[in-house]
Amino acid sequence: MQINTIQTTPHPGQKPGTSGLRAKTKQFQTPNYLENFVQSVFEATGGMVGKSLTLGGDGRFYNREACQIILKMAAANGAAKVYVGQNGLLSTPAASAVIRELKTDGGMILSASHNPGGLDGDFGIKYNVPAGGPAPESITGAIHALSEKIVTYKIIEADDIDLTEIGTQMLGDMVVEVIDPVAIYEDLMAALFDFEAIRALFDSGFSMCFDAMNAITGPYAKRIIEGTLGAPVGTVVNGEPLPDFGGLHPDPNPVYAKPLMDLMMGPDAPDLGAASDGDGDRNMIVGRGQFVTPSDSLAILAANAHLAPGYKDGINGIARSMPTSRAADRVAKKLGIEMHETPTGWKFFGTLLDAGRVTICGEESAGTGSDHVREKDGLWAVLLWLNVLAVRRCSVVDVVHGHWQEYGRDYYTRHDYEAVDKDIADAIISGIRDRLDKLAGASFNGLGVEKALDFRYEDPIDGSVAEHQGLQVYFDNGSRCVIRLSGTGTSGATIRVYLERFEDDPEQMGYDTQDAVGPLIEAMEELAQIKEWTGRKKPDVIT
Ligand code: G16
Repeated sequence: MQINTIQTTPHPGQKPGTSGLRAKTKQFQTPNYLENFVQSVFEATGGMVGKSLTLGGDGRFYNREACQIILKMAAANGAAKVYVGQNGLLSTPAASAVIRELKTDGGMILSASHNPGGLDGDFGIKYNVPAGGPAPESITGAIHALSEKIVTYKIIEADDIDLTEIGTQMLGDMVVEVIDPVAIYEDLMAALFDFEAIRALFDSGFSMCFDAMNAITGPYAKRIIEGTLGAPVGTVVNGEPLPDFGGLHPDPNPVYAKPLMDLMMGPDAPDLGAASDGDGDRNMIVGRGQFVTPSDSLAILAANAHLAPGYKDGINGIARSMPTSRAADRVAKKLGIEMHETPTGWKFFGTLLDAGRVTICGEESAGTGSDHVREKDGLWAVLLWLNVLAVRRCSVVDVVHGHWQEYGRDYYTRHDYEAVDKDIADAIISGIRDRLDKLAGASFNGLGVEKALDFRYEDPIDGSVAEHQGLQVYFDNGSRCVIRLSGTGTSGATIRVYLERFEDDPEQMGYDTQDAVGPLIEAMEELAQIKEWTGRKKPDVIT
């Protein structure tokens, strides 16, 4: 085996963001860009000698080439074995399940998640730790530091591995096992959910549309929902993973999953609509004529989880990212269990899950999951909804409205301003941050500010601290606004404004969300003046 040590120079800025390193595909294709990062990961995690790795991605453009490069680099760095999904495919939650089940020394996931793919789209890579979750900031910081001073990387000279056939091959001295990307994941789902009850639900004529958005969840949803659970063929649409997602933006929200939304709001709507994103960790749930906000979905799933066999003894606790609505907090209170508020980024749930302090986690950005893996899991959320509906035998609307009657309704929306000039975005945030101490007592659009905070998180398990995780403005009528910059975009800056209003008067729960939070939108604009700064008349995306 010929190991080559290649001279290289740093590509500045290889700093993993909210979830791994994301950049334009063309940037990933520039000489040594991927290689530098991979070598930095290997070294930041103590080297690869004798270790095993899980490898796979969401099938986007450059996925296969990147797999071959990483395999050859792992072999050159002395790895003993790499498990790689057939054709280089693994959804993010399935990769987490494989890392945990096969006890590999971590994994590499190739994805830019919900960002568009293709030659002109985005690519990404993420390192997950042996527990199966995204690397914490201590490791991503070390990776970044090494990438800033890298001078060489190692790669073997060898032909590409055949990733199309399941089985074992050698790459130099390293074993490569090509695995079925679905099997381990499906077994895990079968252990958590009452597949018999869900099969009976479909047998009774229950109808569903699952939009896989031409992304990775297609093969998983087809095999599990149409295969094992017996839903009619055609239940899963856009079920073939395509390198450019068919030109779609694989983000399951009402804007980018518009055909599904139109179906669900129309006269021929099936009982349940669902969608998942590029790498399969996000989900969208829609009932007939009823979109379920991710924050509500988290609260509803937490309140009903005991209906599924995997959670029949109850849940230990719930965690949500800070900008996620506080609907789940009321469920935790009623159940008498722990509730945690963490910064945006699934990686912040890892310590709580590992310590058994929480069972279910969720985020406003369409992510929900549990302690079965260490990633959010789109299909898991859909299967839990199916399990709940199979037991309760009522409509999604009944479940949602019943939940509101019991716990109150959190009107919730997120307004995104995308590809904003970075300096302007920074000026907007620092402009508010500088005034934060003086905001309590002030009023905007007639709404009084109760308190305003720059979110700081101290991890209750390992004591690590994350500062400046978003600005929170609490109003004295119980409403809240949060503003922060996205950590996943690849063009300029994305400003996210999160708006929520709690309502416990049953007579006041039927409004359109944008109308219900209208005064809050005005208040936030008066405070942040985003339109003035950016020259935009409205947000680019409202979810
Ligand atoms: C990632 C993270 C999530 C986060 C989301 C949005 O999701 O894993 O925890 O909520 O990005 O982050 P931001 O607001 O910083 O853009 P994914 O699905 O992209 O991996």
